[in-house]
Amino acid sequence: MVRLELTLAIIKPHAVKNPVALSYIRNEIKNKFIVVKTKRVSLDKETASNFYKEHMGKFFYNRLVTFMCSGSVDVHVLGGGGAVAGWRRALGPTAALRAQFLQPACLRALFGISDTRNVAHGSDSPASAEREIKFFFPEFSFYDWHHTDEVMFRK
Ligand code: YYY
Ligand code: MG
Repeated sequence: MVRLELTLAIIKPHAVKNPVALSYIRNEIKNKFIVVKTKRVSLDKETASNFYKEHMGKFFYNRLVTFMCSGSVDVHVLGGGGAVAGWRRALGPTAALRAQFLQPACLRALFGISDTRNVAHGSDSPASAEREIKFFFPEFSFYDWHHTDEVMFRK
């Protein structure tokens, strides 16, 4: 049985600015997941640094934070069976060039521009997803969602 999960997706600034990419990504999301929550935000440096703090000290950290503050991002809570792995599969490998080589139809292969401008973020585990969802939606109730979800999926 596939485990029902939630994951956090953040559509990065370059993809939000590109209407073709954005509508393709939204379609993919709608086809594969339930969109549980969504909001468009402009991250400030403090918020982006905090969200990505696990990468603090890595060579790409500053450019990642700067990029994430360069325009609006769309933050989505996605739900579904195996949503964490499913969204990461839809994204493909982190680096756009690698993605083009290994998984040509994935979102990062189609719309990624570089290692940093790689279309979207996806939580890497259910535990990360819970932490990241709380980061952007502090009022979100996992209990309520799972309860509702159970009812929705029973049929
Ligand atoms: O989870 P994922 O996004 O696939 O990659 P991470 O290794 O967690 O890195 C987070 C984020 O950092 C990545 O999406 C882009 C950026 N980054 C980068 O700019 N350059 C790298 N060489 C590696 C990652
Ligand atoms: Mg990651």
